[in-house]
Amino acid sequence: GGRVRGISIVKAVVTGNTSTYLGGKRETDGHTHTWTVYLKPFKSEDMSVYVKKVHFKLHDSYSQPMRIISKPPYRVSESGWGEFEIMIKVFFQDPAEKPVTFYHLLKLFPNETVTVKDKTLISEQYDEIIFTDPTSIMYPLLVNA
Ligand code: SLL
Repeated sequence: GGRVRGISIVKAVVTGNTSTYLGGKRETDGHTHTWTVYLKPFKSEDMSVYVKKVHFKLHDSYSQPMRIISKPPYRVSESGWGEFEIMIKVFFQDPAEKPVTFYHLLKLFPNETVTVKDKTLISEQYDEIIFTDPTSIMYPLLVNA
């Protein structure tokens, strides 16, 4: 047990989504877009060294709104018709390290905050996970990821 006191380790991450317009309303379910929401490292690294799992909490209109991803890539692909906020909760390999929660606004429709490349919309947000006084179990995992 115990903690490594007096240090902070910063992990740069990106939360985001891509989406693609289906070209109209799908007959069967009225969905207009496919999309993928994700959490990824800002610079390539194996996050599973220190991340145990990631919860993606979708809008309640989805039949199974809680999606649990236990290995990279941390992402969920779906289809739908509307934009909503997705809760992304990151759990760490040492349960003594408190989970960190991000909120990502799922974007389907182009506006000035998103980029469009080859008909795929991309909405990304840079963020950081800051481990202050990491646990003795987490410290080597954070340094070695
Ligand atoms: C809106 N406040 O009204 C938002 C809610 C919810 C989008 C959007 C569900 C798809 C399905 C879906 O796209 N929900 O499960 O059939 O715009």
